[in-house]
Amino acid sequence: MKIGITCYPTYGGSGVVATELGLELAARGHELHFISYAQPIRLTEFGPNLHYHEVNVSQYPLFQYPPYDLALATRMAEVAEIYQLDLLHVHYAIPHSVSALLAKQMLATARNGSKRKLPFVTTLHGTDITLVGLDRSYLPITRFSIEQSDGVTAISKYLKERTVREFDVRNEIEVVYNFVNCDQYRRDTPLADKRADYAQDNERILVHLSNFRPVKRVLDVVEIFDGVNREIPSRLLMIGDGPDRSAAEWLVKRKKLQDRVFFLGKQDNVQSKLAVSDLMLMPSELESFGLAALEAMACKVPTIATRVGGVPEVITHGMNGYLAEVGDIATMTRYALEILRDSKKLKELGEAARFEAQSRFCSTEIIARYEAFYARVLERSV
Ligand code: GMT
Repeated sequence: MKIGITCYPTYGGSGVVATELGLELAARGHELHFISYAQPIRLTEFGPNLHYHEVNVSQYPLFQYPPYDLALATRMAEVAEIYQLDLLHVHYAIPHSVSALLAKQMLATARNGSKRKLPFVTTLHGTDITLVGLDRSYLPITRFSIEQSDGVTAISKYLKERTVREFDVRNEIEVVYNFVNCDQYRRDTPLADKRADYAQDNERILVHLSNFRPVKRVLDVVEIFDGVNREIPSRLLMIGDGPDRSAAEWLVKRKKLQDRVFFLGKQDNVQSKLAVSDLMLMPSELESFGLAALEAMACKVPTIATRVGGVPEVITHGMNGYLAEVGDIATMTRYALEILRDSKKLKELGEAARFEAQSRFCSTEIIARYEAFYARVLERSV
């Protein structure tokens, strides 16, 4: 198949999923065309069937708000026509599904006699529904573009149910869970950093991975780490960047933890850090899935997370990680200490986490589900 993928190219779960999906599909022989305003963060290599098309948005004094969604629609239609795309797959509803709808309509009414069908699939990731889509100014157009999509997927049951309940959309939404490449994400990856780069032999390594937006509650990460470190000498790897990074850095300084906490910024090969970590902290206000936890689980790193959104679909409390209520720092610290004090328990949880990742969320299985979904969409739109 020839597939166009549009996503936010910046640091965020939806862009990561979209890019990894494109790379996996290309490896299976499909021709992939990424269409976005910048090269997606994990798109670091190109092969004969991997292409990237940049969307240029013209600046003009009249445009206080340059119309990216229109430039994107135009580029989608161009790329679809020039490279004969079979379908578009957009990640994150706003504004990508609206642009895809416009591109589809443009091609259906092409003037040069080269009309073509361009079905599009929209994948809902989370804040496109839970935050942005529920803003009254975005709700009607988000609902419209979801309903106009030729196929809709959501990354968890929670997100599907919430979309149906709050948007009252009428078309079928298929749950296709996020995935991880279990060959690349594993404890014994040759890419792994050296533990000694971060910690001494008697120390534990905790890790957090996110885009440091308020919803991630990175200050809770620091508080939990502080509680742990008082009892068990530890280090904390903070991977990613975003609006709350400086608040976290100040808190680390106030607590005199600078030599214990490493702010590593945005990283391409997160598996190299996950593979030397002992415990992941994900105390988010909300997660529709929690891809960071899944990536850690594949590397035998259990997660302490909050019992929110789709997280309980990924982590089973007490089996392959621990769940607590949002903001309950004391309980999350207690769980962390319980696990880190007991090497046998830590190992068992890590093994169980890997098992869960491998048996339910491996790319081999999930990519095949996307392929089958595309095939059904194409069949319906002949
Ligand atoms: O919150 C983020 O990390 C960014 C956001 C996005 O859309 O880029 O993530 C959402 O999509 C991820 C990938 O599907 C999910 O793993 C995250 O749980 C989800 N974030 C939220 O629901 C807050």
